[in-house]
Amino acid sequence: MGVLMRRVLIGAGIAGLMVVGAATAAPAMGATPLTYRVTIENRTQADLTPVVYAVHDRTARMWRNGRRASFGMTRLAEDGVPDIVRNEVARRRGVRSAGVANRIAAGRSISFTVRTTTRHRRLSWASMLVCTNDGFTGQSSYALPLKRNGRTRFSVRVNARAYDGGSEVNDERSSSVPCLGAHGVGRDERRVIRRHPGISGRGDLTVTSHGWGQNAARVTIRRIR
Ligand SMILES: [Ca+2]
Repeated sequence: MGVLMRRVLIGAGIAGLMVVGAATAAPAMGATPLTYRVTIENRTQADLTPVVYAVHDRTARMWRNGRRASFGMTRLAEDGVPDIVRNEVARRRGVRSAGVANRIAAGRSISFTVRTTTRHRRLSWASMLVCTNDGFTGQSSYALPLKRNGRTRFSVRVNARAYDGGSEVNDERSSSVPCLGAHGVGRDERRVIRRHPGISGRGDLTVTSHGWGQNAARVTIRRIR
């Protein structure tokens, strides 16, 4: 964990209500406005850092399983830093808007509203698992449904797994894991994003206290417009 992470944790800890912001473009001609309420429940035993999200078309990506993480994604996955990846993704072609929502305490939920159109109907988000080296949870290019059982007001529930950002070795040591008060930066690994193998207990973390089940988060997406 670097200095930035401590700032993020301290800021989130004091306020607990980081300002939620998203830059949004005007609707394109012929595109129908859509609004969704996204609720993310933290299913792990530790904090999830402020959630970075984007709505975009099918050509754009924030992160992708099997690919190298962008610089911003590595900073999010290692240290919970939200702004770099938010700014990165906001500039990408095919992205309608990108924003940052609150952190999520263990066992708790947060909600945020996403306004988009039928032209940009994919949702991506990511949030670091603080008791990991570079673990995060999220969804990549999830297709927001328009209808369910013929209804346009509905909600769907999906699970989000944990991923390894591929940039820091999972040594699970207190010197590199933020929830243990890390003050240093862990050893680099040069790998792609992949499913997180889970806590092994090889370092200072324990499976009992810091592990999680099959999913790190549960997401409820409700269409409200
Ligand atoms: Ca790793």
